[in-house]
Amino acid sequence: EHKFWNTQPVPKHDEQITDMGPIEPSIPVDQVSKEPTALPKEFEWCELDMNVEKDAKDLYDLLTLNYVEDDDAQFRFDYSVNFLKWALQPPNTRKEWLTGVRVASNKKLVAFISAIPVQLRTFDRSTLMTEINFLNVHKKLRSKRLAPVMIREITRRSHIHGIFQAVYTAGAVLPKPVSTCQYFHRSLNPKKLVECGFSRIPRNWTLARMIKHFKVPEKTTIPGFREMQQKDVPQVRALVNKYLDRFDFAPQFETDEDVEHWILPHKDVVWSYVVEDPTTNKITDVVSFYSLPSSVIGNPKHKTLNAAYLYYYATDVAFAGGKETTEDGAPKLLSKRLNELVLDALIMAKRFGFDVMNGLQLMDNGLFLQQQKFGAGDGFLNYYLYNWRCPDVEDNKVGLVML
Ligand code: NHW
Ligand code: EN5
Repeated sequence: EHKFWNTQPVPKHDEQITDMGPIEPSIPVDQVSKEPTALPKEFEWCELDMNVEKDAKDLYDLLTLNYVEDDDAQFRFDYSVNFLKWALQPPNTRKEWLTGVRVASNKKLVAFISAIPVQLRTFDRSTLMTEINFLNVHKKLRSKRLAPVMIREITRRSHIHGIFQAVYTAGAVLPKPVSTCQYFHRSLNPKKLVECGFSRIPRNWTLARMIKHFKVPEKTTIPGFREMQQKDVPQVRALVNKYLDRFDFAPQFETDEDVEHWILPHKDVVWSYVVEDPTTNKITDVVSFYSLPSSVIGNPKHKTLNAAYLYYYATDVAFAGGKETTEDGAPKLLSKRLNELVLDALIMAKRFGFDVMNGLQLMDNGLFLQQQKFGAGDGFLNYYLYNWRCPDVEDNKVGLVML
């Protein structure tokens, strides 16, 4: 069991953690190996440059045919080229962190793993880490222990830059999740979702009833709700960072450039809206979602499911001090505001042609998921830390949204 993970600085499955800090010490950077991890000789390492169209296309082709599927292999993530360019080129990225493996003879890209920098706070400690994502091995090369080689190599490339901790998420259960969050789904196009096998018509319901149930208003409801603009970046940064302080496991947006990159609208990739108070011109709220379609596997009628994923949001109502709660203990004002904000996001997502809004049970999502007609999915996302001991985090204390 776990021949690879047993050798790595991660907690064992049965370990209960009560303190925080590195599992093994950092290595002086000049002692980090300069030699790439050994690969079987038919393969070679490469770097992908997302500004080179051929590289971007090679990565897109690998992922679109081989990346994450649901448990029943009905859907596979289909991150767009523009999405990948955005996700993999944030501020302070290092070119060696987009690590590929090609077949030496024909240069076909057959495996990939990425790292980007993230300032992550766990409880009261903030650490510069790498965020690992898009680990993928071509279907024909599975179970040959190539994944551990990819992970060792990205670890070395992180160490070279003096970073000895990492954060990553996976559907797979590995040693050992810091937190586990369930996926939730809000139908926007019930007919198509049923035709795709993504959702079912409930017993004793008709499709017509279902369509009516999931209908959203045409126009947004909050006065002052508008698309986020460049000029909003400093205020949004302050608002989001303050909101994220409420959680025990959250990124910190350290510069305006971070917020400009991660939260400002990005054509066909990220949609972000703010609420501007008409009297003070202050930004009081922000809500965003990103586009991540899935290929519908082997469906005669539909090729693609257009899914939007709920991303970062924040509201200053959280700091207003209104301590009044509902019967179940939820803070009333915050609940009310988040329901309004997410409804307006659903309205925008519907308008842009999304079939479903997906989200996770994390942050304050528990305050609106039910009321906004999200239903529990069959997927779970596990959050992991590499070389960082950290007590378990409840799902509603997770503030990091990974792509
Ligand atoms: S999670 C998405 C991962 N990708 C996919 O699911 C795509 C489809 N699947 C594949 O491409 C988001 C392959 O099945 C993969 C495994 C490549 C997943 N994370 O090569 P072998 C991320 O990208 C372990 C970590 O034979 P394979 C996060 C497995 O437990 N480990 O398997 C990535 C076993 O080890 P064990 C995973 O099926 C985080 C070993 O791999 C894993 O051909 C990476 C088997 O290898 C997963 N998702 O390829 C860690 N899935 O000990 C970053 C399987 O149990 C750590 N395994 O024997 C931090 C690094 C940086 C540190 C910096 C200081
Ligand atoms: C790291 N960045 O399992 C990426 N998706 O629920 C790794 N289910 O779409 C992440 N199986 O429940 C990997 N429909 C983890 C996610 C892998 C993908 C995955 C799940 C999440 C999913 C759908 C389709 C299930 C198809 C059969 C699902 C039900 C929706 C229904 C809508 C109406 C109200 C009730 C629920």
